[in-house]
Amino acid sequence: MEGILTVLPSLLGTITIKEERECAQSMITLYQFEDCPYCAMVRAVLEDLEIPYKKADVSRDKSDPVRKMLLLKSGVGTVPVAEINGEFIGESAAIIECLKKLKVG
Ligand SMILES: N[C@@H](CCC(=O)N[C@@H](CS)C(=O)NCC(=O)O)C(=O)O
Repeated sequence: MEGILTVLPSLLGTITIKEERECAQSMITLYQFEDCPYCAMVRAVLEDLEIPYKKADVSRDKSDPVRKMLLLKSGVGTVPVAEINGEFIGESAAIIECLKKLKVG
């Protein structure tokens, strides 16, 4: 009994730490054109800060369903748009500001 009571708190401690790490791990998708200079700035910051992310190359056709979805969700009609933990953020400067806060927080 004494053994279980000694081990249990340390087990719970392990579980809590794991959950905190999972929450801290952001899911980021960068909607972009590979040759867009604003997208390149955002990629450079992601890489400098060593933040894992997925790239999604979007169509140049603004009537494409993904472009329409980005406009609807971010409010901007340009790329880059970053989806950060489910939130869509447009404008490279705003994305970079958000990434820097993520890394600090
Ligand atoms: N102020 C925006 C400018 C972004 C921008 O002009 N992106 C261009 C590509 S480099 C764009 O999406 N243009 C609209 C289009 O090509 O459909 C930012 O900093 O994110």
